[in-house]
Amino acid sequence: MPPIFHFDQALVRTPGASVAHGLRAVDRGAPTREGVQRELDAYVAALQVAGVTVETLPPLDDFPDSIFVEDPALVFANGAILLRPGAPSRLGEAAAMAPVLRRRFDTVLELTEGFVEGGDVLVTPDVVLIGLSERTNGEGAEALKVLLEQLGRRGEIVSTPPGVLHFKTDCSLLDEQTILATSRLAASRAFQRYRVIVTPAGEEAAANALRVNDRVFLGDRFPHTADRLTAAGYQVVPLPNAQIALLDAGFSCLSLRWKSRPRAAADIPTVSPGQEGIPS
Ligand code: CIR
Repeated sequence: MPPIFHFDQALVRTPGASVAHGLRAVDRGAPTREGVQRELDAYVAALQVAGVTVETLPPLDDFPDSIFVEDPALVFANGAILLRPGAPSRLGEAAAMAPVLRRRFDTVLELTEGFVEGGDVLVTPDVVLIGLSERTNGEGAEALKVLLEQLGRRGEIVSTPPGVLHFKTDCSLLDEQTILATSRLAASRAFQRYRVIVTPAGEEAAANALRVNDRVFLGDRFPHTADRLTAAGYQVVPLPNAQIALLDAGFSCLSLRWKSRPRAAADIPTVSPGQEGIPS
């Protein structure tokens, strides 16, 4: 199996005008649609340079936070899971994502109890960590563990520090053994099995980075974290995210990513010699 940070497919969503009204815990000003679009464009370009094919979904103006496509679903090479976002204004995003995932995946499971947002789910090689938070409750996390088992994954429930939006607001996977985390989350002992690189003081918002293939996407406002990661041997791609940060978001939330599976020989239609290119 390729490492879990190897991706060749991703979904993102174009922001609508309503993105300026996205949820934010603290009002530090509203982003503009143009500003968010610029940051998303840079992110998409970086994904493409990393070797990922990106599909851009149309805006959903009824859902101001719907550009954060990671929250209503989880995707793996062998199937997807539609989640139930705990923010009332976001619950309907899962139904909007359903046809998109059914087009892409043979197996699409659905969470039907409790609440889970994808921002609370950190996929590691051996276990899927599910952080309880204001958006993800015990009922949802237990139900998600059952669905994960159906996809051959083991879920483990952990906690998110108080006042932190999502578990992954404060952490990201850097490689199969290493997590980038804020000191407050590192102190919670969620990562006992991992090497942890802690974000420098004042750069806690850098923790929601994103490992994609051979590189790590990191906010361009975090030079000390960039130095720390570079010194540890990672190839850092600094990206602008000040507008998206006004909506309490980082880099994992902007896409759903997966590695497509080579098609089984039986799935590939046979073409007789001389018939190539003839539409059936
Ligand atoms: C929200 O509060 O739901 C959005 N404004 C931000 C969601 C960010 N999602 C994520 O980090 N997974």
